[in-house]
Amino acid sequence: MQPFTERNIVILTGAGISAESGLDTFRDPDGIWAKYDYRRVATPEGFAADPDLVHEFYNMRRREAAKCAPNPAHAALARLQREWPGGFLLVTQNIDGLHEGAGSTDVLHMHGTLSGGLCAACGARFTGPAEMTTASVCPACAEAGSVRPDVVWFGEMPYGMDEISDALAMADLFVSIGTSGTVYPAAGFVRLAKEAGAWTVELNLEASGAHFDTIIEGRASETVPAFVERLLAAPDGRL
Ligand code: BJW
Repeated sequence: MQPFTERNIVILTGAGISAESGLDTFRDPDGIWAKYDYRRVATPEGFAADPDLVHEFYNMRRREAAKCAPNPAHAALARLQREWPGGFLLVTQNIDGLHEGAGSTDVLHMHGTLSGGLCAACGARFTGPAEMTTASVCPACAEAGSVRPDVVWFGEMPYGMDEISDALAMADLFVSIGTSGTVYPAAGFVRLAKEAGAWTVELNLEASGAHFDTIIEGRASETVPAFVERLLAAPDGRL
């Protein structure tokens, strides 16, 4: 995180920012949860019941993500981070690496990463293999059978909550991009930012229904570059 010394921005991204790169969202009509039961593939209980199924789901997601490239929305946020004079924190719920692919650094992946492995035996987090199986071995403790994707499933604590809370408490501007605002705690960030006195902005294909001060509807590949252009041209202006 860059130091929060001048005008401070916190940005939250969700699956919608990667949709135009070719990755499915979760809750759109043709989204991931229309094809897979989240209880079977995105809960600790689902993994305990059928680890092969869960590994195959994330192996498939890794293969899909490897075929995708960042789009102009990812590039615009990387530019904003480079050129913004104040504090800046990019929090993503996405587990793809498209922000980093566009040049963003210090991205806070609150729901983990597709590239990561987590050992249920010793707690080590490491760069995992492209294809993970129940035979995968933890590089830290050499235990086999305890490696899982380093992603945050329902009922688990997201990563970086202290850093996010601190940043929201000092935020002057909170921008939510391409997220339905269905999943907590991320869905509660807009309220925390408002309580801290921040101006709140939503960029989404369609408004989520949450209370933002400014709502800009449209495709992220168009709205985000235009928004970043305006922000950099008038960093102190209300949007
Ligand atoms: C475009 C676009 C384009 C399309 N341009 N836009 C009752 C009340 C409150 C909480 C709970 C509750 N019951 C249970 C809970 C807790 C639960 C929760 O929130 N459940 C809700 C469903 C009710 N949350 C948890 O369990 C979390 N942990 C937790 O709460 O721990 C305790 C805690 C408490 C307090 C503080 C701290 C901790 C963990 C949640 C883990 C979520 N995991 C997943 C899957 C793992 C990762 C993976 O496999 O990828 O994360 S679920 C899935 O949803 C994934 C996403 O990151 C997450 C959010 O989805 P997202 O990004 O919003 O996608 P969509 O599809 O919903 O929306 C896409 C949007 O883009 C749409 O609006 C489109 O319109 C738009 N769009 N194309 C712009 N081109």
